Amino acid sequence: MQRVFSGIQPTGIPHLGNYLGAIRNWVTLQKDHDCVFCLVDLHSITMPWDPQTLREQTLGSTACLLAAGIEPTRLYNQSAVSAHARLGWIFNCVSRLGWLNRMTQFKDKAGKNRENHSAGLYVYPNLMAADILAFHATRVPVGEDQRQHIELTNDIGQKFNHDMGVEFFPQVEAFIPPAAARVMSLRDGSKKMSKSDPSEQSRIVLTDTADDIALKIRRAKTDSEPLPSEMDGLSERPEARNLVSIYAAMSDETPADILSRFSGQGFGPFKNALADLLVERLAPVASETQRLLQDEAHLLSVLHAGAERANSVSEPIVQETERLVGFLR
Ligand code: AQP
Repeated sequence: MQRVFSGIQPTGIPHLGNYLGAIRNWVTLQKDHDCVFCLVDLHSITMPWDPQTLREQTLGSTACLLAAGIEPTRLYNQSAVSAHARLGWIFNCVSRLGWLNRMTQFKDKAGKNRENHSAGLYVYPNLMAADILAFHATRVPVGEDQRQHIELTNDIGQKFNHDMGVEFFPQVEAFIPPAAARVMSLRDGSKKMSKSDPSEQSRIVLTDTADDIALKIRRAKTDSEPLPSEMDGLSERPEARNLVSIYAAMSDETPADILSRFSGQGFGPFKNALADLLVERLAPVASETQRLLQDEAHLLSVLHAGAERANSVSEPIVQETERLVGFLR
């Protein structure tokens, strides 16, 4: 059975982009793959953080993922399994500065003020490669924004194999869902929907109430033109294209199906229908999340059991890596 690894940062409550780009696919994949799902808390301290908020968000994200249908035994937090940090360090020494310099996510997150960012943000992709390869996972469900990091994972794995003269790390394949691979902000169609966007109106989160969802969709930025009959007509209208893509992904239809229903109309009826659809699909996740959050001890025990399982899989792989590197035990 193919092994799948995927992670999400506990930097906030997961949003619609995380849901359509990752979580929903995880729920499907776990039916016929050996899945490992991780709250990547080591990654989440690559940007400034507050310890108490990190604790709360790790528990909140755990509750959301369980409520969305992730099986409890597959879930843990990264810092509880030492394989990640140990292999991450080895990969810091395998990866090349030239490779990291090409990573667009670092450039996006660091912006112009690169000198003031943590070294961790710069080597983030090496740790991500370690996350995946510590499990010898071969499939990684991610959003389009992570494709470059998966290519880097293969570069690191292949260089390690070449340098050590072994075929140890497998080739990894990004699994990018065709629909809504990149969900954009509700306020700006040129920016991806993100947990760290200061505007709460820019994203729908998995704990939003029905009223929150309806309001955010009603306020979502659009334009004054009616909806066209084909997607080509939305090429210069990123906000409208984003909403149509969200509708299609959420209803398991094509954007063409959605446009055939709403073409020629303004955004009023379309937004009402989209809000209804989102409420129908997401409100049960929100109420189950709230229920799970009442029992912190249960959430901690889920993470603990998940970490034990993840440790039993990754430890032999990382010990063998350390032996190949030449570390004595
Ligand atoms: N907008 C998005 N559309 C589609 N997929 C997305 N993902 C994230 N944003 C979108 C996918 O969700 C998974 C987990 O992402 P993450 O939380 O580990 O990191 P991120 O990509 O940095 O997400 P955010 O929301 O933008 O977090 P912050 O603001 O903290 O940096 C990944 O598979 C990602 O592709």
